Amino acid sequence: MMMGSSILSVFICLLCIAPKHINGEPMQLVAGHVLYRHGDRTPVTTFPLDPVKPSEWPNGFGQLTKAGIEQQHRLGAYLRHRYGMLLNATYIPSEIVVRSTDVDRTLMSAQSNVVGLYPVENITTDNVPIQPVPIHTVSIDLDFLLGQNDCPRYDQIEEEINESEEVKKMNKYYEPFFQKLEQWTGLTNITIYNAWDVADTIFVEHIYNKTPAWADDSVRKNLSDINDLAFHYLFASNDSQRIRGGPLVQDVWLNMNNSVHGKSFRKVKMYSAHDTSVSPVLAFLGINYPHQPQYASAVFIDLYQQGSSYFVRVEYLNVTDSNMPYPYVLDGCPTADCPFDTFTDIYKVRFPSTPDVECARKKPPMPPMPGGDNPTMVIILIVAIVSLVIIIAVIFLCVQLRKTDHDAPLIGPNRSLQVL
Ligand SMILES: *[C@@H]1O[C@H](CO)[C@@H](O)[C@H](O)[C@H]1NC(C)=O
Ligand SMILES: *[C@@H]1O[C@H](CO)[C@@H](O)[C@H](O)[C@H]1NC(C)=O
Ligand SMILES: *[C@@H]1O[C@H](CO)[C@@H](O)[C@H](O)[C@H]1NC(C)=O
Ligand SMILES: *[C@@H]1O[C@H](CO)[C@@H](O)[C@H](O)[C@H]1NC(C)=O
Ligand SMILES: *[C@@H]1O[C@H](CO)[C@@H](O)[C@H](O)[C@H]1NC(C)=O
Ligand SMILES: *[C@@H]1O[C@H](CO)[C@@H](O)[C@H](O)[C@H]1NC(C)=O
Ligand SMILES: *[C@@H]1O[C@H](CO)[C@@H](O)[C@H](O)[C@H]1NC(C)=O
Ligand SMILES: CC(=O)N[C@H]1CO[C@H](CO)[C@@H](O)[C@@H]1O
Repeated sequence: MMMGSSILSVFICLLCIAPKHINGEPMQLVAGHVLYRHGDRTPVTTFPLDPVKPSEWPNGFGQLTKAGIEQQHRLGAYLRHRYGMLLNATYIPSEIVVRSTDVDRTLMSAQSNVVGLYPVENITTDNVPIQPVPIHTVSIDLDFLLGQNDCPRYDQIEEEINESEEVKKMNKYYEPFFQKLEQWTGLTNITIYNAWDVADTIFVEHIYNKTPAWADDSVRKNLSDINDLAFHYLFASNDSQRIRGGPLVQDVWLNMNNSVHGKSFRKVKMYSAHDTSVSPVLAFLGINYPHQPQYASAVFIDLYQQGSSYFVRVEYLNVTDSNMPYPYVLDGCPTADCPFDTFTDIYKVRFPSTPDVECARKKPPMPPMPGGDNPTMVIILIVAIVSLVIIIAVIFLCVQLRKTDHDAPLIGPNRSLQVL
């Protein structure tokens, strides 16, 4: 059953990525870019009343599982189908570059994936039964490209979103639920943001048949709804999209720009990362429906050529182990095949600056002053107040001077008496 349907979907997919013909000329794939979330993993955290003890996850928190390895291996095999016309069956360094965040589960995901992408010719005769492929990474606190670096401005945006009316409304709506959740988990002050952790842990425990009794279907429905909405709100702002999703789209665009202009480029760029990398990239591109990206889900940003014209096609494989990516018609593009120049016009203006510039905290907005947001009114008011102070000071000084004229000298034998 499983086998049959997956072969069928590979077949369907081969049809959908086969060269397209517009005006007779074939549409050819020239460069592929894929960003995916790691595969199935253990929970990243626990909560005080969690009946599942950490020791039940022998490899520890946040680690890729056997199921996760297999999901990525299958995704790699799908990539071989998808990008087979670009990549030699043998690993060639100039063709592909693989980048991962510096986290065990994404590094292992990338490894599992490339084993699926570059299967060995003959497992019984090859001396080493895999083709090693380099996986590049940078320290997580510096990983601007994959949306994970230490970024004070981004933390500030999270606070701003937490204080927004929509999120406040949601916190209010779920307050009775959060109160129950606090009793079940032993956590305090649960809001949409920290409900994430519970939602994720319960999600994983459910997969492994370790769900606490209270986490029935309807509780888990609430938890996953909250999670989905949290992702939506987090990446609904231009700033969070640009900071967390912009760097990757910019990196992809630069590779495409090189290709379009006959410069050297990678035929495939692969990025192994997190839900918090996939969501902002989608949102930056204008795809932000409430959901948490699934394990081993993948975003494709591919460059096609037709004659002397170039097109960008964005697809999202939004279900684990599916071979059915959904193409998107980007806002401002005529069809799912978006002319490269149109794509450039839409997104280039939104590309981020350097991490130093983007991640600097912004000063909070000035508190509202009498006169509202009308800056001239504010200036007039300030001038008026300052003038008034000066006038009062001058009058006061004159009075004092007149007084000193008539009264005792400022410095003299009586001076000390006067002061006391
Ligand atoms: C592509 O791979 C084949 C073996 O699969 C090899 O013979 C050929 O030299 C490779 N092409 C390049 C350009 O290296
Ligand atoms: C792999 O190599 C073995 C030994 O030479 C051979 O019997 C087998 O047919 C090969 N398999 C494939 C798939 O080429
Ligand atoms: C989010 O806002 C709530 C109040 O609405 C506050 O209690 C909580 O501390 C805030 N959390 C963060 C992370 O800012
Ligand atoms: C889900 O949340 C809503 C809103 O707070 C609440 O009315 C409902 O009872 C919750 N469901 C469960 C099973 O707790
Ligand atoms: C985001 O920026 C675009 C133009 O750059 C603007 O039209 C839109 O209103 C902005 N959205 C938000 C939520 O600020
Ligand atoms: C895009 O490519 C053109 C042609 O090579 C080049 O002039 C331009 O600087 C490139 N743009 C960027 C931002 O690199
Ligand atoms: C995947 O995307 C398709 C097309 O947008 C949508 O119909 C479907 O509900 C999505 N699946 C999930 C699990 O989000
Ligand atoms: C920051 C905050 O709201 N803290 C509250 C968390 O909940 C406890 C009791 O549940 C309150 O005492 C704190 O004020």
